[in-house]
This record gives sequence, structure tokens and C-alpha cells, in this order.
Amino acid sequence: MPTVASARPSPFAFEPTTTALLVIDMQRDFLEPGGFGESLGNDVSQLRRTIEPTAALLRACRAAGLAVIHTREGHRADLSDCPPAKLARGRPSQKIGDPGPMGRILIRGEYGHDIIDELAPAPGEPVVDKPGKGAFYATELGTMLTGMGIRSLVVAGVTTEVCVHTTVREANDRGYECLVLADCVGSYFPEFHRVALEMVAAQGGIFGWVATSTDFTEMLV
Ligand code: TIU
Repeated sequence: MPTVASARPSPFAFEPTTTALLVIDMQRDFLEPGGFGESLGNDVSQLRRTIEPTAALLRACRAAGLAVIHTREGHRADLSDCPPAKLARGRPSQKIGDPGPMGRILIRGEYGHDIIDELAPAPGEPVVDKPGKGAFYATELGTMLTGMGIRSLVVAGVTTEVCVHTTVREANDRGYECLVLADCVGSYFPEFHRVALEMVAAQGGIFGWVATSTDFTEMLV
């Protein structure tokens, strides 16, 4: 019998052995006060409210023996994996690869590119480095999930309408059942966050399910 968690638009059924927690882009460049995200005028408190529930979620998933995978958005130091169109869309003074408050912006190996201390990966947990918004594009995530026998993804991270949405859409097309945890995903724009979650669960769950982290963790033993 599968485990079933309360969710919208319908209960979410999953097998813990074939379910992975995917924590998307909880990086200093996006979340830290004084970092890249804030320097663009964004309100990082909208993202930082996800830290505590996601830390609790990580503890619960690790205790239950669920697979945990982290992602980071970023690029090679020479920017050879950054499409010119992506590079061109930043603010003129704050482009990917420019010097930022925590090292070169969104460049692998820089301090700001790494995951915040509160949600640091545990030893052995894979970290997928991705050049795009979606976690499947140009990464080894799909191969990894197939090898692990994963069929369901529980999704946390930032930002709701950008990398979380893109990844959930990619995952949905690849046949994964996705549960997005509303208190563990965040956007700089509260309205985008709200509507992005509505979009996941609309039309009978067109991209997946939405629940709170406690709806999910209370079903883990
Ligand atoms: N991780 C992620 O969502 N990357 C972004 O660039 N998000 C924005 O909302 N800008």
C-alpha cells in the first residue's frame, strides 16, 4: 500500500523508497542578505521564510531514509555554458560572471554560488550543478533518478515561479509525480508565488500536487 499525504488537488500517494526530496537552488546568491539577489532590489525575506521549514523537512527526510538531492544554478568560470541570451538579460552592472558581493555571480566554486549553511548537503547527498532554470536540462539528474529507481519528487527551493516551476514542468513531462511544498518554496514576488502554486494544482493537478511540509512529513515514519 502506498503512503498518502494530504495535498491539492487530491491526496498524493507515494512510496518512500521511490521518492526523492529535490532541494532547488538554495544558494547564497539568491537568499543571503547583502547577496546578489538583494543587490538587484529583491526582498530576500520572501525566500528566507523557507529556510526553517526546509531544514525541518531535510531532518525528517534524512531520518526516514529518503533520497535527498540538491541543485545549484550556475556556470563555468569561462561562461562557456551560459547562452549569450541568458548573459545579456542581467542588469548591465550585475551580469552572471561579474564580481558580486559574494564572489563572481552564479559562478561555480564561488562563495555566493554555494548552498546556504542552514541547508548544507549532508555527506553523500548529490548536488546537481545546472546551467539552466530546469534541473533536467544539461545535467545528469535524469540518469541519476533512473538509476535510483525514483518515481516521485518532493520539491523545495527557490524561486517558485522560475527554477521550481521549470523543474516541475520538466519532471512532469518525464513521468515523475511531483509534490511541491508551499512553505518550502519561495519567490521574491508573493503574487507570483501564490499563482505559481495555483498553476501546479489547477486542472486536476496539471503539473503535480501542492501540500505543506507537515502534510508530507507527518506521513513519514
Ligand atoms: N533558481 C532560480 O529560480 N533562479 C532565478 O534566477 N530565479 C529568479 O527568480 N530570478
